[in-house]
Amino acid sequence: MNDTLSKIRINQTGYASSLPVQVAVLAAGPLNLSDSDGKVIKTVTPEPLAFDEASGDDVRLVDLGILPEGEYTLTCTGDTASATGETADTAASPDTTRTIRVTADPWQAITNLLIKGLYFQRCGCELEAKYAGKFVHPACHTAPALGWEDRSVQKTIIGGWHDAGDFGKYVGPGAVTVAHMLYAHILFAKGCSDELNIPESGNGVPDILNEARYELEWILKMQREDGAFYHKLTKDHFANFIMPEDDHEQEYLMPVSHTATAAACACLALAYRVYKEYDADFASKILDATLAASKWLEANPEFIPFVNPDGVRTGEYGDPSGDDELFWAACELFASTGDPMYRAQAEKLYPTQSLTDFGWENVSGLGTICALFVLKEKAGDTLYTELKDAFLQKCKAIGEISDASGYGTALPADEYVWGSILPIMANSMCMILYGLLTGDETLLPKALIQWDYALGLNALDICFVTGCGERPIMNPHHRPSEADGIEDPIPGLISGGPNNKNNFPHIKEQLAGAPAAKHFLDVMPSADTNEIAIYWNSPAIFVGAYFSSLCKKG
Ligand code: 9MR
Ligand code: ZN
Repeated sequence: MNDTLSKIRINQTGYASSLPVQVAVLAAGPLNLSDSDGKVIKTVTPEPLAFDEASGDDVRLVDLGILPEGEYTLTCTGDTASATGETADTAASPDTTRTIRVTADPWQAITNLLIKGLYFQRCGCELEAKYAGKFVHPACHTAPALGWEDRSVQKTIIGGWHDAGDFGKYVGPGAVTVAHMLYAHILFAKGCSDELNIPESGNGVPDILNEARYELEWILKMQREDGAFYHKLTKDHFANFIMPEDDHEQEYLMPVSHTATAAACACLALAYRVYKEYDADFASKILDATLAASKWLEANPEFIPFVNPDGVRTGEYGDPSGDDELFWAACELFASTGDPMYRAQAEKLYPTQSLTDFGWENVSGLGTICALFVLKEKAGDTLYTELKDAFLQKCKAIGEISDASGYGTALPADEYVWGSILPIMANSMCMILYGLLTGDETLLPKALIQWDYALGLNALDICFVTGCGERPIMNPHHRPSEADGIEDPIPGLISGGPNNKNNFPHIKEQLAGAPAAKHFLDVMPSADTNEIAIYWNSPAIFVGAYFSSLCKKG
């Protein structure tokens, strides 16, 4: 399968002149790095190739160090045969040579693209040519929704982002996405403050916050009068592959859930602190909503996992535990109100928290960020000192997972789940946070390799983000990308990536025998490997914003 692919895997969107240039090679022997005049400026002899379990490849990571801005050519001078001791003189051929571009700030554009990707997911408004280019469409999903359980309930709830390749809108996943963006803004504003040419651009608020607000406004509308949040607003089945404005079947407010309510509560408590600097009225509305959600959670302590009601087949986002959502909410509420009751709640929930997860299912990493970067000493011994020690240990273990991978990918071979890009980006986030907390930069190159992975340094030689890189995915499971009649997919959307844990039978059949990191098909029907989702874009935004912030001078 790899025969036609380059034996050199790179970040296809380029490299930064202030950070190590890391590549993976699948051919043994010395590597020559030439400058734009063709002069060899460096020869590197990597360690012998080694078997990588996740991909089944013989591969070696090579750190070319810091390179000044410029265009370089990297050439493998030996061939794979030399891995076994033989040597061969292979002249540069297309699969053993690759162009490496190094610039001062290569990834701001990619980070911006990923944020703008969420603009393209906007529901309930027209995407106009001046913002959307050729990817225009009229407003969608503007009809009133009915209560699923009580059909006498009728509400017009317009807005929010389509969750993924489907047109569903789900509160918990939306809250997590917004939180990744708000923390990117809080921690490394320098890497995510560009204007993005969205309708709100130029209003004095950073566009990352303008875009996040589009979802927040929708989340607020998803609150029931008693403070609980509806789990989702979807039809009872997924739409066909049509444009969103052509999807006119009835949407329903699905039952409320603990996880949606706690995740919304947490996200709103966080959003209150961020938006109060810009819009006091909006912030006060947010504060009322988060406190009402908190009251509902207190009055309804018995956790009931959400399951799709009979007859509903849209995304379930069922979650066996609500403790991580409650932990995150308690941390954010303590940060926003100062009420020690919330700290006590977070302390009680602390022992069961993984601390390093940032997905829709396990959100404990978001509580961790709040404790370590917002509350700090105010969090107290358990939530600061103890939590920090435990978190740092876990980050080191993540570094070891990266070390054990031939491509440096921080995911064990047996954990390529649906949306494997999420744990990979989450692990990058952890290693970034480790560096921020300790000042120790050992994990930084490993955090960077995960970003490189998303953009091409991987077993598939694929850039998982649409619209950038030399070999981007072209056929994501994404209704508008398929139905709009335009060859290019909507730009700025990240694919879930390889998954061999939970596959559609027809995809499993086509991929029979493929190793975990290659269990992927860039074909539209493969929602199990090649769908896009808002909460996969957002951890990549976090990582991209961090590395972009490092590339800014001063
Ligand atoms: O991201 C979800 C993944 O963790 C699950 O394994 C998968 C199957 O249940 O569902 C994913 O979420 C999908 C959601 O249910 C509906 N919208 C598209 C999401 C991305 O594939
Ligand atoms: Zn819509």
